[in-house]
Amino acid sequence: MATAKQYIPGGVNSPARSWAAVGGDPIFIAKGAGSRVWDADGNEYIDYVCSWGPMILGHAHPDVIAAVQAAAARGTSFGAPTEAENELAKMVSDSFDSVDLVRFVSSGTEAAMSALRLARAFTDRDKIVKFQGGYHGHADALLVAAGSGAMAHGVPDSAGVTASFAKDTLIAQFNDLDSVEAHFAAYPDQIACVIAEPIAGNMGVVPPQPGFLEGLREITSRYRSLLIFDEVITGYRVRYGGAQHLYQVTPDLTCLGKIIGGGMPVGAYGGRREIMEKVSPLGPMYQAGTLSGNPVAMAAGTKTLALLQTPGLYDELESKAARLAEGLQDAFAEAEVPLRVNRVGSMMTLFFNPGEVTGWPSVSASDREGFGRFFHRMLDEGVYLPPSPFEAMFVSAAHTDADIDATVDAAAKALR
Ligand code: HOZ
Repeated sequence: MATAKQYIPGGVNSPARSWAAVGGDPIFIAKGAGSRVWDADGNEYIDYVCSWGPMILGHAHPDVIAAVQAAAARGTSFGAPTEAENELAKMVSDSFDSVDLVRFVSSGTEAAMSALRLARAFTDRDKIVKFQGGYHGHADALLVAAGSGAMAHGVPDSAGVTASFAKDTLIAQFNDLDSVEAHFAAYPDQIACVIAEPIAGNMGVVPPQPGFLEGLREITSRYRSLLIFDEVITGYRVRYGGAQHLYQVTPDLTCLGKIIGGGMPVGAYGGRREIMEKVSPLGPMYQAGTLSGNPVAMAAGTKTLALLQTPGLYDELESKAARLAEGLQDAFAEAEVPLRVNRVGSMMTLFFNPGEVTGWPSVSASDREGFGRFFHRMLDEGVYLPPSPFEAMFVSAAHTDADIDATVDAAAKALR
């Protein structure tokens, strides 16, 4: 870590990795296979970070690695169209009714930033609504009251974001439609879009309450504003497709990333044809990237989505994740430590909180220190959890029932 700190700010290339939220220095990962990672000292861990979501098939899946190797051998970047892009674009469009056209970029940040610009271009309006604790990458307008690393580090509003950037970002409360209505009542003709993670994942997992997403759809339609679902985490995670299928609410634009790159850097935004036709070169909204639609990333994503269509895969993820959540809940009850597990499919968060966690106010009432102590004890027991009380942990198709049971046993020991 000393060398890392000498050359890289804080020794990390993304702050959530620094363990600032749990204390101590991060482990350096040397390799991964299936449900496991090994650190540079050779210690083995059952991994629930799963690269913060992309590794839904587990680490180094042989078929994905073979696809990456074959693509890389043909050349790693051309800056020109390739058939690999068509293939993944078709898969994405086929799996989302809301997506006629999709544009690939290189990260979730770029996807959200571009979707926002597009919403503004399409509606000719400036303001946006986002939710407190919602995180959509680090574009200036979205780094206001943000979750994920920004929240865990106590800087939900980043330095360097000018007041003029932030002034058009209106903050509402997740699962609170009145707070959204209030903004539209104040600015009926000025709000370009509402951007939401349909299942909040970056203040920890907070599912939408019944009627919340439907309400967002109704309000945005009533005011001729766009609804953007940031499905960078939930896309292909909660089922094949995304949370919009689970809850049957159709957004105007969808942001994707993580799983659709199969572990390679990727992002995407897509939506209805009439909106996406505003994107250059068809329309006036400019957005570009040398590595956009990178052939190696496209190959990893295409293979991953193909494997995710294996019959029964999402049912198995559901039953393993349920087994884990129930086992942990029981271990905490036995130890008389308050725990609230919020889970949708194979994404969940362990909130050190005695009550229901439904949005920012209840999220932020959770016991951060208690989580930090538990995190380190679990590490000692060979389980690698996300190093923050406000992130999602993920179960992959590679996790076995034996892994799950070992994790529950580790928790019982960690709580003693
Ligand atoms: N913002 C990511 C989690 N929600 C963290 C990315 C990383 O540190 O790799």
